Amino acid sequence: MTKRAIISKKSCEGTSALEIIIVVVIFGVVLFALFGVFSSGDASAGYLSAVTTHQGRSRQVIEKLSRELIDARVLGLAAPPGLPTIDFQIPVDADADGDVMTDDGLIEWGAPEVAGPTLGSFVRLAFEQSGTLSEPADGFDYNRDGDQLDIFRLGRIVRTTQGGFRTQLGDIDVVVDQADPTADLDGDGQGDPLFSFNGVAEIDLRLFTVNRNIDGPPRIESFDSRINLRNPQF
Ligand SMILES: [Ca+2]
Ligand SMILES: [Ca+2]
Ligand SMILES: [Ca+2]
Repeated sequence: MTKRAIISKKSCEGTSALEIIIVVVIFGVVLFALFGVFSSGDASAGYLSAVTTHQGRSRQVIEKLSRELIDARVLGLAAPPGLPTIDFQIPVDADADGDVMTDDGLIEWGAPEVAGPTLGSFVRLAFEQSGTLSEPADGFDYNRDGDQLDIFRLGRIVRTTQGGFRTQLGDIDVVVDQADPTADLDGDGQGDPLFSFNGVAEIDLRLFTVNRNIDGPPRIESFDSRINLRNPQF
């Protein structure tokens, strides 16, 4: 073998070794990139799943509220800065004659109590506070209004009849705004009452719920519903 051939062979061996190293490095980079894609894909799928589950549970709550209220006669609402409350009656068959009308053709307004449908009784849907959601404490601008100063009231919606029959609507945390400091939930400068009634035939629901089943700060979701009341308000 000539000297030139030996040099050439050595140079080939050197190149091969270098190529192997480069290939291994590239393979490693590709694997790392793929792992990154798959793990961020898992994270996105997990995040989407958590958000979808939470939205489903929140919708169940707003649908329950809507079903409760659609037949209602509104007796009163607690206005901010009071805790959101709505009192109402629904048609009941208090005299057990198979309909919800009196002999005079009037609605038998009342509420279903443990003892049965009760004329004159009423239902209260109320926000019950269990704590606060605090921007200063969490260092996060929940309502995206450009500051970290707002404090919201955190709690659940509870249904109680006048006779004391109590049920909770869903197991989801709800936030409502607080009068002082002014804190509107979607940062548009306007208050966001849970219940509002136009005095005639429409109730607007604005439900803001807290999703904590995700990484990072809780996510606030809003759900709106307009209920066109089916019955006359007398
Ligand atoms: Ca009846
Ligand atoms: Ca804020
Ligand atoms: Ca608002």
